[in-house]
Amino acid sequence: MTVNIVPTTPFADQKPGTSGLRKKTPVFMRPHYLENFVQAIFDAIGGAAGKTFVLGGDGRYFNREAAQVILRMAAANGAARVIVGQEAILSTPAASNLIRKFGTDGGIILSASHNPGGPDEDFGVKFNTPNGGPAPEQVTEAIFAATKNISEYRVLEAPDVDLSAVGSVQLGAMEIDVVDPVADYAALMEKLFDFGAIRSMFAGGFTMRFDAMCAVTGPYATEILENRLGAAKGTVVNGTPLPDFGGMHPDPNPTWAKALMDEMFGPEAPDFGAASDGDGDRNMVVGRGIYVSPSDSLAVLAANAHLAPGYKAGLKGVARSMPTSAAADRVAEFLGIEEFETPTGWKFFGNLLDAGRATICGEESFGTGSDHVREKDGLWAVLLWLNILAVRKESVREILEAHWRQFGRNYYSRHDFEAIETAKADAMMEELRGKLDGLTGVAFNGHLKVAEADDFAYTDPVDGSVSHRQGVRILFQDGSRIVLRLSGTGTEGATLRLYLERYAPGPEGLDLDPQEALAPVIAAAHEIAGIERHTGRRTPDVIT
Ligand code: VG1
Ligand code: CO
Repeated sequence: MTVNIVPTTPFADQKPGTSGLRKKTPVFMRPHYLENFVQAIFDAIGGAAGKTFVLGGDGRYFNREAAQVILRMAAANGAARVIVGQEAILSTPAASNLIRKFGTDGGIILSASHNPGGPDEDFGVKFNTPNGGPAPEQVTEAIFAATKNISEYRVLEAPDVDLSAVGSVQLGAMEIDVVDPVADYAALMEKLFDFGAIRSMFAGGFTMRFDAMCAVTGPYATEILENRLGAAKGTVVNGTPLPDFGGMHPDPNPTWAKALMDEMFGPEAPDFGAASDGDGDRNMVVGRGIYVSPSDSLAVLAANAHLAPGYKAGLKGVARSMPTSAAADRVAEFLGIEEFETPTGWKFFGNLLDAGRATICGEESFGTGSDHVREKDGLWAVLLWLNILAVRKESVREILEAHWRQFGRNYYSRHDFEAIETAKADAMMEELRGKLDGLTGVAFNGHLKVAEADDFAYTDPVDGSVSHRQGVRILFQDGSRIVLRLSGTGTEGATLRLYLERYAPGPEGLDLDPQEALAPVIAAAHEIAGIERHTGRRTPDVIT
């Protein structure tokens, strides 16, 4: 078979964001666009020769075609072996698991995660390193540098590989192992959780709804929840992955998983509800008539993880992203373990997990996970909740309310303002950064007095690398907090994320509506940042 060396010129916009390179699908389908980025990945890691990679994606539009191109390019670049999910499907946590299990040189994941998919929606490519985690900043910087220098890429002239059946195929000199996307992942879950206890709970009449949102977790959830744990048939809805996610926005939050929310707050609500995103790394958890905010979920999981076999020895530490509420910090303090505050994005947890300093990590954006892989993991979080429910034999509401009584409640909400003109969003953030020094001591709404304001910078405690400009923080004397940052996963204009937090120690005032509890903080945020003056927006597009 011939290796074609194709001359090309750089695209200026191939800088990876919070989680890989994400663009509108037609952008990725432009001649050379995908090829340039993939060649840049290989170039940035010292070539692909003799290496083994994992490959798979969330099944969105262009997933199959992109996988075939990447296989031909891996072969042309001398890779020894690629482990690929059947039909080029792998959830992000399942891919992370395979990278680790087979000791590979990394993997390429095709996904734009929680962004919609389809011919006019989003596509993405992400490189994960041999630890199974998203490439850290040094690596994504090297990839970006390679995209700016590229002059040619290598691709094998060959027909498409048949990925429809499990087994081994050759592509030129490269071996391709087509694997069942679910099997290894399900086996890992069986090791971590007490499947017997969860099975007894379902056998005893416990009911659940899992909304796979027509995205990648359908086959995983059906196999694990219905087939192995005995949840009733039909527990998993929207369980068939579709290239356009059935027109849905595969983002598991109260806005986009509205059908699930309606059911959980309706008269026929099951005991437990959950949803996952496009690539299976996010989770939303809902009890009967009660929503669990992701920050609270992280705290509850950290406080109760020892009830599951995989964590019975206790946790080494807990890590959360900076915008995530401090609820998990209180649990870490109670447990007497280390607590870490990292920038947004799972790549920042990798070193802490590798060094054995954190066991459980989480983000306010519906991401929770542990040291079992190096990605956040939606089904893992759902199974840990199920394991806790099976052991404690209490409802989600009882567990959450008991948690607040013990630790106090961190009222929390995120307001997203989407598709803002980039120049306006940038101007707002610049003005805000410029006035941070003058904010200390200033009072808003009469009583909210600023204790400290800064632009978050993070020094990785393991390798000492420093990341600047990770989000503006305004901390008030009463423990309330405002965080503002611009999204790094969008593909259109800018998205402003406004994170709001207020702590109530209890025992009184633990059962307010979060938006009401946060009203003074919300008002202060608008006043300080001038959101409406800069963007013309007062009301957020999505509230979580
Ligand atoms: C968002 C979330 C962040 C998450 C990232 C990837 O990033 O805020 O917490 O790690 O998405 O999640 P940003 O830059 O848009 O705020 V996923 O499930 O889309 O890979
Ligand atoms: Co995701």
